[in-house]
Amino acid sequence: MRRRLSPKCCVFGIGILIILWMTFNLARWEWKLSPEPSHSQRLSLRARKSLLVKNPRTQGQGLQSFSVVRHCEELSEVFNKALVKRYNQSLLYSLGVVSDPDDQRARDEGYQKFAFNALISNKIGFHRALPDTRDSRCRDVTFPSIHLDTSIVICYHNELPSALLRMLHSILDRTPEELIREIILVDDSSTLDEVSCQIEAYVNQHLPKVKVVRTPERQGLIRARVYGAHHAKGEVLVFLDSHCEVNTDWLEPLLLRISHDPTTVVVPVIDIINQDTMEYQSSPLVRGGFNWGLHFRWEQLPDSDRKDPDLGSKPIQSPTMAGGLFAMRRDYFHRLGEYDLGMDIWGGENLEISFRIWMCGGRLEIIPCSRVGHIFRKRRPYGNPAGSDTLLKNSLRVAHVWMDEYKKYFLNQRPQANNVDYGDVSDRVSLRKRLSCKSFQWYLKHIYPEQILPNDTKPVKSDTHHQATKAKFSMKKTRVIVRHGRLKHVSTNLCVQSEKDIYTKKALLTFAECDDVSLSGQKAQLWFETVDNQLMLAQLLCLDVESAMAGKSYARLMKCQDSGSSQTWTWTSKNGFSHLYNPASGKCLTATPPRVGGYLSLGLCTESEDQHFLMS
Ligand code: UD2
Ligand code: MN
Repeated sequence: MRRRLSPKCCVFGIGILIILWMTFNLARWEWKLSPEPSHSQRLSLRARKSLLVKNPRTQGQGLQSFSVVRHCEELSEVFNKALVKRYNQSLLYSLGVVSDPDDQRARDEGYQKFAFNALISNKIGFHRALPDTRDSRCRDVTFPSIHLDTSIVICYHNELPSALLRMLHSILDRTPEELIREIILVDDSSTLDEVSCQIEAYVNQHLPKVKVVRTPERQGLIRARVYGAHHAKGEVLVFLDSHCEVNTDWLEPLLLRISHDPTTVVVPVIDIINQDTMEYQSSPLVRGGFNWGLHFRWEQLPDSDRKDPDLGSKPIQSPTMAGGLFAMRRDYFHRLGEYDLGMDIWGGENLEISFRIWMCGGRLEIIPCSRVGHIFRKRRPYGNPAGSDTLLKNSLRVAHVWMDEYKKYFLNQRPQANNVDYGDVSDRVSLRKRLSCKSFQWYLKHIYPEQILPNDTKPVKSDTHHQATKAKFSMKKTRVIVRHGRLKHVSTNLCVQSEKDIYTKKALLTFAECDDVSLSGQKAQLWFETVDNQLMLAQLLCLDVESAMAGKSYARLMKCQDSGSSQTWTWTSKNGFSHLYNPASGKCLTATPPRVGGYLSLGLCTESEDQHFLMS
């Protein structure tokens, strides 16, 4: 007799069939039914497979992290402490020389992916000495023992490995070991293959204090920081951007201040690492403010701070922070409401946390004895998956939660904001109530009395002695002229002048027969060289490069900048040839061709006559 199938058995069989069907479909989706996967499919499959491998180091700690085990070019460095170099300006300039098309390709690719000079960053390696930019009074301090440890949280999306690894070594080399509990790298779903792979492989092999966690999908820097903070165990959280280098004794003064007051949030002075040359430059002492479009801005210190004899070594109260680099107690970070998780990708969170700190009972200070360099980039090299303006959306959230009746000023300044969906802010409004935070009016009156309301010429608090803040903090330098004369192409004896006139910005440069400079009023060919190696035509516009990136680039006249090496030109002499080298592009000024009406472009530095110039 045939046995009849029991209902249980049927259900089991159907279950198996469903599982098989789902598995088949999943595989079909993975491979898009292509018989032979393409190169990029192979890579992405490997990436996905590798994401399934748990990182043994972080297992068991509740960390949702994955190790990328793909094979990638391994980064390593022979390190000898005694040989750590100080890369001064001329050494960095020489590292930046583009000597052949391979250099050019590497350089262009670096700018495109990371928005700074990867060629130089890679050549510097993972260690370098930095100039000590602190006030001399900071150097004499001996720190009492500090009983706080830190978790340093660094989020990145597609960071250049050499920049991030140099940053990690700068931290490990310049911080007492007992102050660092851990460094948490949050890989915010980097999409460049080599980034995750190289960083993780190096860290796993060489840096036991560093943990890598990876967000399950792109979060943006705000949620990625919270994700990192949730993995942290140290008493203090230190947040840093992924392209910094810390300077001598950077952490101790921050911790000391926090140990005296647990609700003070502290910020180091952010020194500048030049994006084109990687030069480390000291920043002036300034503080954070904002304009009514809710853009962060640097501002001059109020008179009371500037006149303080201890300026330079004493904490400075700041209405806002730039956002990327700060330290606060971990319990305070959580109690104060972490960050607004409704904010996307980039922007606005720095003003939000600044307002929240002040309005809800804390303090925000800049600590001048703590110095950290940061690569300031002209553009952000990454996009936003949704394509929207995240700064605008995030700022709207700030305005609706924190700015009370003052939000109208923001909405007037940014009328586009009226059509933007900023999501639900009710959680943040409840947080503000729960923490019994003060009003925005209180903040303006007591913390930022220098702020001017739109259409008003007076600061909020009119009886202040402080100077009204300027729209933009300007670090205007006076330009010191070291010599002047005609810029001549040697073999043809032709002079360089604008193709238009001395006033027209963006004009190209061209050759002409030399004028007689001695005739009064002849300035069309008169160049002035400044102490900062800028070349000004008629003391008006500066010799600049139209683009430091791909392809052929031409010299142009642009408005003179206060900093920025695309307007820097250094004379270098080799075998009797004097060239004009432009460190921002790694190239030399070239006559194309050297005849009347010919243009000036940038070319690989050679000993050709086309690059032989002098000033006379
Ligand atoms: C400044 C801050 C930055 C942040 C921002 C406003 C400094 C020095 N920097 O802009 O920290 O407050 O203003 O939001 O004050 N990142 C991710 N995921 C993303 C996008 C970025 O992890 O989706 C990382 C990125 O790799 C970097 C950090 O977040 O390490 C900050 O981004 P940035 O360097 O582009 O921001 P920055 O310096 O222009
Ligand atoms: Mn940054």
